Amino acid sequence: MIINGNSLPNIPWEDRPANSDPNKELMWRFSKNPIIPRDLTLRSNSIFNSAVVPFKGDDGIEFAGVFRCDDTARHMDINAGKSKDGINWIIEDDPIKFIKTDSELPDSDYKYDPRVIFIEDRYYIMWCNGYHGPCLGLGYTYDFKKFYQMENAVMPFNRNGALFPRKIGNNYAMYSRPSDSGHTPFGDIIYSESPDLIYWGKHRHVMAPCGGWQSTKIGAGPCPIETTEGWLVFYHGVLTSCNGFVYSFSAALMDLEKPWKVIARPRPYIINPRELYELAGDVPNVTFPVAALVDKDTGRIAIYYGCADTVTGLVFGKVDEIVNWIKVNKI
Ligand code: BMA
Repeated sequence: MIINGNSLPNIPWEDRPANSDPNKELMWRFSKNPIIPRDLTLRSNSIFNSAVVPFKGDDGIEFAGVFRCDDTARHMDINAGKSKDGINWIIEDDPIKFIKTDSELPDSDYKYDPRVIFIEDRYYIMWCNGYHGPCLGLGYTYDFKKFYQMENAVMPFNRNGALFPRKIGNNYAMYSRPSDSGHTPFGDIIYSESPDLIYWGKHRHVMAPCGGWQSTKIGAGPCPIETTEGWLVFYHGVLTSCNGFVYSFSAALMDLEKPWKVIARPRPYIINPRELYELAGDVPNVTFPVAALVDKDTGRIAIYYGCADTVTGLVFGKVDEIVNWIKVNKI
């Protein structure tokens, strides 16, 4: 079912608990959530909306990541981290200092919500970059020690950039979410292509908000996962309640060679804020998926998601069950 994925026998995992009804709960939370506390680094106010990938360590395949760490001055930045098991993390106290690939590249006012994906020979990082408002920053690393910053992929205002793990036709591809300079009361997912990861075009509309938990705006979460049934795309959706925004998430299937075409999209969410650490925090009522690990052999999937803009949690599921659920519940 998973195409082009890797074997990841040590994917963070916990079986579905006995009291979890598969007909009510497609994915289940890790019993030790949240896995990353808000104050793990010296100066962090909160660590959430963060990206994790398998990465070769001293003892075989381990894990590396780029973490959104807001500091106690409430400055938003991204820090590198390492883990042997994907659950217990060592995160650098200082933000990543990117080496500019062009001396004229402007400094970032802030960085947040990174996505990381391995393409061809390196790990690319795309994040929401402060440059006259939020836009999409892009960089890469080979080793999670030295990081290189490239040109911004998209002009302001834009957020939620997620690169595809392979070229579509001859071009690199991404989803993004054009926005405004504030908290954005709208937002659709847009697809774009680039021959060189610098110049972007062929912009195609993918999905719009469609009521209920996804009635205000939607945005891509983890980088798309290739399956025999299409690209599996987790995305967040926002509802505007009388108490403000509520962030939940679900998943859809997209055409493999024309990823702007939706094959199936259900109405229900998969995860919404209901645990205390999702309901209470710096921004209450937020479950925000940003990274997914998958094991090709077992079809296990582990999603890292930000909880209430404060801490990081894990949810587990099986790719075949999720894909079938999407197809059965298709609008
Ligand atoms: C969005 C982004 C996310 C955040 C969410 C909820 O606009 O800023 O980083 O998780 O709002 O506050």
